[in-house]
Amino acid sequence: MRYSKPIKVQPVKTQPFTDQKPGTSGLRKKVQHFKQMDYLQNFVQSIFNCLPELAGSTLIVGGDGRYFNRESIQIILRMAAANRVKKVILGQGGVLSTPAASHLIRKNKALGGIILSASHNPGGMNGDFGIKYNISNGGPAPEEFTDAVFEETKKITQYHIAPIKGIPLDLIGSHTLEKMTIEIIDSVDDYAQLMTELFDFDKIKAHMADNFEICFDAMYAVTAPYARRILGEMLGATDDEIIRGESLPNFGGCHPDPNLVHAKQLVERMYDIEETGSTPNFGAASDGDGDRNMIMGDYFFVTPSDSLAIIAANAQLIPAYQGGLKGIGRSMPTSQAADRVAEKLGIDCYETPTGWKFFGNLLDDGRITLCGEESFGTGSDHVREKDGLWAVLCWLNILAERKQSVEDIVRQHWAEYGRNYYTRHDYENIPSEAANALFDNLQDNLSSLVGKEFSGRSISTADNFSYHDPVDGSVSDKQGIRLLFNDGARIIFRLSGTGTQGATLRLYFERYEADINQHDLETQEALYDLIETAELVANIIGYTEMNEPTVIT
Ligand code: G16
Repeated sequence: MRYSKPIKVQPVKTQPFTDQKPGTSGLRKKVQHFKQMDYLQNFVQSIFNCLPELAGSTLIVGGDGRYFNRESIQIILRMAAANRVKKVILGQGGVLSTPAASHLIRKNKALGGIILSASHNPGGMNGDFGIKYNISNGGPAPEEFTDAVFEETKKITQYHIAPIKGIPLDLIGSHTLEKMTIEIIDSVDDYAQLMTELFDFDKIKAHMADNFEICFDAMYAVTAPYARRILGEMLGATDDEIIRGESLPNFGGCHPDPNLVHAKQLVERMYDIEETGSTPNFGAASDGDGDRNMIMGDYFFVTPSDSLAIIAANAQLIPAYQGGLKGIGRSMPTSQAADRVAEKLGIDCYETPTGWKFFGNLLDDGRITLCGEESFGTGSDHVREKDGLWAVLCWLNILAERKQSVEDIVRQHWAEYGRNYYTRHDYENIPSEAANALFDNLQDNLSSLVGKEFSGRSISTADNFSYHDPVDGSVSDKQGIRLLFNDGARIIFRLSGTGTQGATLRLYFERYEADINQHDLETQEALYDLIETAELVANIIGYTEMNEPTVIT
């Protein structure tokens, strides 16, 4: 289709908003907040203002298909045309998973990409929406850029938008809008092709055909078409093996967060709650935008931290990583299980703040091959986002090679490296003032905590984590309060940077257990004394007025 008539673009006058500061991963707000007049436009124009090079460049655009995705894409395309972008590559229907968008940026050598998603947050009319800019390496823009965009949003007075309505988002092919080309592509093709280059599809397929049942929960989110193509059409999974396998704009009213609470159907199947007498051999779920993953075996849950360590320890079984790993990255609150693997492999392990953007420099500089976070994110240097289906394929490839159960693989890993007991407690939607007061109080008391003893272990370090990027020298302060104990145990306190309502306090607990006879404890019990210590030092019940966390993972 060609819009041949030249379009006269008049700038539209606007008023700045004061609340457009991107969080851990872009700007996330309630849909209704985004729907305010000019709210989205202001943010998008601020990106264009901060990156004049976008004029004449190629941009990847796509989102997780949640409510307000299509309307936003229409606005962004019209603004891209008015801001003289040369070419936009768009996933069909405006849909791209976050890792697929990252891959397309890299593959097409685009200047960057605009990704629409609020990730694992609920969707629908009263749910959440989000937008972020990814740079030419395919990864989320660094803080320097997001800070600049925020400054721009505070002073913006006008934006540019082409006065055209109804761009056909579903029509694959090349379209012209003003002088801009819009290339609409199949959302899955390129990503699926990339996966075949990384993994041994023949081996996985043969294994899956050999009395091996999987259950993949697409959570009615963006991964659905990717899973149906890759796990279904290419690897032979049946329709029954992919549950909640269609994409819906409101995620079926569910919370597309792959954890033990929100992936309930999957969990029930893996623990055979209905007593059918048979459980799948492997279970997994992904989130709203397809970058997170949860891994399970029959009657078994693999923590994301362990999953990273196990993928690293078995990477030589996966074709893409047979040449060895350069290093491993993990976010600070993620357990130290991966550090032990790195040590054994004789490679570096980097500790970064929470936020995938911090892995970008390490990946680009060739310092790490694999990286992961406790928040159900795992990835590698194949893209610059975490990647849910990629993690699933890692496990399937390892299982196809080792021909053992998920549980046996994890237990053998613990036997070899020791077990890092780990849990995260979230206190969601607490008043920001209460959360800040808790943090201020804890921060003020940090120095007095050093040397103090709790339940037989003493605090050797109490600080607020500061990250010095070894590649560009940038410093990111206040990335979470750490209580490090003399036996290697840790308690971390952070405020989430992805919520849209009130504040979410996250507490992370970890302790190491070398003794194989102690590897069967229930996680909360194993960490109970640390959980008690956190209450003693931070008065969580007092500040939050909540007796228990809202989510435990
Ligand atoms: C984002 C970031 C992750 C981060 C997670 C949780 O993930 O990309 O790096 O670990 O949020 O962040 P927070 O603890 O600040 O809420 P996603 O999947 O939401 O894009």
